[in-house]
Amino acid sequence: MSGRQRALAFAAPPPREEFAPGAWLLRGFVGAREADVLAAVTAVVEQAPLRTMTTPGGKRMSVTTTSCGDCGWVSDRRGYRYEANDPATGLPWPAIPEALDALARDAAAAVGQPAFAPDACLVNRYAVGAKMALHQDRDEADFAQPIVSVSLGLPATFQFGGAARKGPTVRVPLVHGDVVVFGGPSRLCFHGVLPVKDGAHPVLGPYRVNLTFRRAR
Ligand code: MD3
Ligand code: FE
Repeated sequence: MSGRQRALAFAAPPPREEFAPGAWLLRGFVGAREADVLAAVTAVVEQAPLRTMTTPGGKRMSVTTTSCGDCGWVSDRRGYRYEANDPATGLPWPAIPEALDALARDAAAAVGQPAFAPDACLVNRYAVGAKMALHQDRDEADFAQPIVSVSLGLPATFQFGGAARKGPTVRVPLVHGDVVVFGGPSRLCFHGVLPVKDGAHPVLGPYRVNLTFRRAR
């Protein structure tokens, strides 16, 4: 065995699993970037506070939400949409911090999507018991662009279905540091998050935080 081969044998490639066509799970992809990623999320939340959104049907979502990027995802009685300014402050959303932008681009590139350039990053914070019902993400302009999801804090069970609300779903456990890239046929699949179970993460405490990077416009 050459030195190079020995090095490859010890440096396992980052685990990649395609759990549905076009849906790639990158376990632990955050890795050594953890501290920079958490600092970036803290900075975003300081500038654009987490808030409870209301669905067009008038229900309060159980997650609290904010955004960074050229536009941010907003929901109220008037509908779901992306807006350039944070309605809570009237200010432009904070820019996507470099550490987060690099993480999302590197994850997309790792599964063969090197052109991904996010312009919106949605931050969802789940307290214990918070959940997200099965839904599709259809508010973006170009469904050929993937979505990159980063899980932090408490673990959760992600539910992933097909093109119709009914039908079988697979359950994928997601833990701190996992990244999922949803492209190709998975992009318009129904998905959701089961209620987050009680627990305490060493850094984030009793919360799960999910970042979703999108090309909205
Ligand atoms: C599959 N968030 O914000 S991330 C959402 O964990 C959302 O907070 C969940 O669904 C969360 O819209 C799930 C995984 C995810 C995000 C967007 C997708 C999966 C997706 C869009 C298309 C297909
Ligand atoms: Fe979604």
